[in-house]
Amino acid sequence: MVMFTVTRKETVPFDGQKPGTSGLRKKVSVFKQPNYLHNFVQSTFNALPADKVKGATVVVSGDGRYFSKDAVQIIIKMAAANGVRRVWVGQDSLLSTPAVSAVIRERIGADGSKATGAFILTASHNPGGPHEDFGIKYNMENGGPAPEVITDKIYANTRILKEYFIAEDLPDVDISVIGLSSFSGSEGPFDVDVFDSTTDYVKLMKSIFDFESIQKLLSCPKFTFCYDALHGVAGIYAKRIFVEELGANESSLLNCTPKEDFGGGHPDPNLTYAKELVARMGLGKSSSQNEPPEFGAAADGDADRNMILGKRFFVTPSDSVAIIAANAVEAIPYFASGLKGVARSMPTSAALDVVAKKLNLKFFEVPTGWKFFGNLMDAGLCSICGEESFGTGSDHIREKDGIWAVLAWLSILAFKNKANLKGQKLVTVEDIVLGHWASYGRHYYTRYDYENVDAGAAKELMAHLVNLQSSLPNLNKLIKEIRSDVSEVAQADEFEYKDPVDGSVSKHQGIRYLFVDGSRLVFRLSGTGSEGATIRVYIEQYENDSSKTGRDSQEALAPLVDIAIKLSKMKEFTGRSAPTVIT
Ligand code: VG1
Ligand code: CO
Repeated sequence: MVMFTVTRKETVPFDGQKPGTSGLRKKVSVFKQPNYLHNFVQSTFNALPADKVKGATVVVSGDGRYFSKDAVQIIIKMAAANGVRRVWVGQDSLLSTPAVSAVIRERIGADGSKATGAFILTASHNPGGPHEDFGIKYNMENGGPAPEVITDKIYANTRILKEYFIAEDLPDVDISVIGLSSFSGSEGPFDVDVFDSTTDYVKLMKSIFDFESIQKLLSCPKFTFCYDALHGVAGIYAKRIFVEELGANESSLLNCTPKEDFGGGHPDPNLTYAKELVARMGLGKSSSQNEPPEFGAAADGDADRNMILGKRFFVTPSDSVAIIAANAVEAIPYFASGLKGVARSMPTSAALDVVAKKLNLKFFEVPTGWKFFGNLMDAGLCSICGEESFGTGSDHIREKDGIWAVLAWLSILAFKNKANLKGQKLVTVEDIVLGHWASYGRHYYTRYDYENVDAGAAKELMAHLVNLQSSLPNLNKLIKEIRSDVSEVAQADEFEYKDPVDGSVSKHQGIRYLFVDGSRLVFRLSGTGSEGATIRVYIEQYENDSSKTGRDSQEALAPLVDIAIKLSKMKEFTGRSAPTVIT
């Protein structure tokens, strides 16, 4: 048995270790500074109740981005020194964010142990590599991101930290090989358990969906399929699930080998960054000559996001969650006994609200970031939820889930085509979306992102927008001067959320302009960037007249976009005449 000793190291605090929407994300060069990661990890251990550290089981893994392998070894040594009993690591330190959540909730170790939390090593959709981003976040025993009480405590600790503990003489563990490594310290035994990254997650998916009916759909010659993992961790799950379990052709997988730098790309599944898939699906300017597949999907680096595409057709994420909710009970066995409720983040379109109303479901609107859904789910109030930012999920775990969303869509397609697989024409993704608009109306929706703008300028712009809210008559006068063809603002405020379960209040969660006709403009600063500021502008308009639901969304939203840009003085404050990304 290899023995290790605990060393106490002196350190000084770093500025700016404040977890954002989803953990701490910085350039790799920042994380590589001596003690930078160590400080954050020790601050996290210090923020947790003692029994979630001493003698506990902690998961460490992530999307495999550059610096993960070094970070895993550091965290293992610090866990040992802080009295953690065992660390669970996915093989090669790979676990998607949803798989981490599943492992915390479902996995039982050979000795009967259960995990009480996890360090997830990812910066999600941000690029990776020596000059790009690394990130770390902590998830709790329910499998969900640490709530604000914990992240606030972590941040407070980072500002006063004087020391950390590490087992420097613990040898590096070979994380490429499945198996148990046992060590012994002054406080007793310490194990590192390297396990298969996909088994627990695949088992969970099989308990939720009817794999047989999806397999029938995928083996139907008329149904063609394509999945792009953008070189993120989703690739290993895609191979296991779509190819090995469901029989899809290996050639339907694009970029499914995880890479430390995501092949140099931006692992963000949207129409701008998922270029190859977008072209294959017959969308965008450089679309290929071949007949596009019937169904296409993509994931982000850590596989919690999804983009759903039909042949030459884009499904807005806000519509996607509404459509999944509307069809879940019929098409997905896990929901057969009904939905407990549904929820969306504030900037997400109100398409889900209309479904909730029609189906008489409990409905919640929460701030951006998955951590707010967890409380609702733990209290049994919510089954399905989603965000406009390509995040969809359910209470099977406490994270959004990219592969789950694809399986949900495949289930709906399989259900709609059950009696039709040998017929003339399959019900398509587009048919499903058009059918949904016909019964529920359509929420035209777009998001403009202005990435990496000057942080001071972004703050001033937001302050200006808050100022404008002080007088509705003046605001409406201003709006009429910009465009006379839009309705009036009925309410303008900053979104504030009171958690219905624990009563905690989150303020300043986005600036809203709510129009009389149901249109909305929302402005937020991103909490996931690693440099400068990113301004997000969310633009939405409801159309209930079925003769008007077929328009191009940019064209339909042009008047509101005009107002958003002029009202915010975007160009004056930021110098930008166009957004970086439009989704
Ligand atoms: C963005 C999205 C938000 C999402 C978050 C984490 O946050 O807008 O909806 O929950 O990313 O997603 P922000 O603060 O940059 O707007 V992921 O896939 O980075 O874990
Ligand atoms: Co992600």
